[in-house]
Amino acid sequence: MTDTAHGAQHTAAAFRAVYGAEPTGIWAAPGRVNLIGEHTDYNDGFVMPLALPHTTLAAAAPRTDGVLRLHSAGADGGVVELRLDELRPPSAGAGWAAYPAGVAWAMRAAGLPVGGADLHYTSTVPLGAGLSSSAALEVATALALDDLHGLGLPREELARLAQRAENAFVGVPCGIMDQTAAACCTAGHALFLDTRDLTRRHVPFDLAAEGLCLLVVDTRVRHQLGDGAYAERRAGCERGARALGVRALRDVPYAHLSAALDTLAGDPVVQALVRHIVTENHRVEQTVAHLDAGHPRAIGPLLTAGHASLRDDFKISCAELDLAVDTARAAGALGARMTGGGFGGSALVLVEEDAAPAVTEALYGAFAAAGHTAPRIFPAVPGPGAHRLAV
Ligand code: GAF
Repeated sequence: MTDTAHGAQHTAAAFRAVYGAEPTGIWAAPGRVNLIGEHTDYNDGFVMPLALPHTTLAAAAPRTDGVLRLHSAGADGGVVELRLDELRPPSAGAGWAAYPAGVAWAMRAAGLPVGGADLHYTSTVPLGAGLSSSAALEVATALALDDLHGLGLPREELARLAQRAENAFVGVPCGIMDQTAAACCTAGHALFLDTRDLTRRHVPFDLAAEGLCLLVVDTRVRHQLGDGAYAERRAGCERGARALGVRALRDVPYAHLSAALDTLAGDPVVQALVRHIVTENHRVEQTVAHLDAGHPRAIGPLLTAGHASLRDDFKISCAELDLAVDTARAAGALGARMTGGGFGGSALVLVEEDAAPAVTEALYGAFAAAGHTAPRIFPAVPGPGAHRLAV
């Protein structure tokens, strides 16, 4: 039996144990790792995530009494029971259940005929590792509710509803990348996404066929998007766009960067944020061009340049992420960078397949020598986006 089939059976059995009834179905949504395009999504820019094989599964069945019951194998506290007509944003202090409750709220607030449901979740997406466990939870819920109610919403609409849940209900001002990755990625591809209008292209990303490997290095430093630093960066970018007279920083062409930086000379903090966003959008476009041309090794230096920009201009790296990137490069990686929101979480490393064991050893050694918790290191092979599983 495959891991997925086993996970589905296990999740269905747990649903039966919790609710004493059969689930109508099981829905899956993956975590993601972002290859390049960091903090560009709330600037209407470009991103390039790929879905991880790590997934959140939701077993669900409808109810007719307007009650939402939520249970997670990974959380203490038993079943959370909420009345749909009493859900109001913001959800102050509802913990993990705010994410799925927020999705139900967002769907109803959009006028969709969503009624009560019982849901049970299991997940293999590491929490707080910058690998988008929240979006996996939201999108698994959105797809389950969509299917249970026969809505047939387009994938980008599910992503938008999930983002609205997180922004308005949970209170985290995230962009749209993670939810779109969970909803729209496809196996074997990276998702080249324009976050302004969600137009997207699935770019083949079969590194093994090229003798390459993408390692994810979870530093085990846990990050929280809701702690203010993310919102601060976002507000700084918006200040930059206003000062430059553009709708969003996406509208500053790379060729106009130095003129834009001159305009912002009086505000060095915003100037550095703008430099990151404009150069990062350019790096995404260069990455896509290299992949389209069949030159995946050429993206290595772009990854490393992206890290320097996040560390020095956006100022969202940390000692463990810098150590991961520097160690991997010194051990022969083609490129490396932090990925996700920052302040902890994960780094990714592009490496020749036959050099991966040496780079991995170097990373464990460097973390041990620095007295850090051992990282968790695994190869990222692009998996499917959200889907329904056979029970
Ligand atoms: C987090 C956010 F949720 C995303 O929207 C994105 O901004 C990312 O940080 C940084 O690229 O994952």
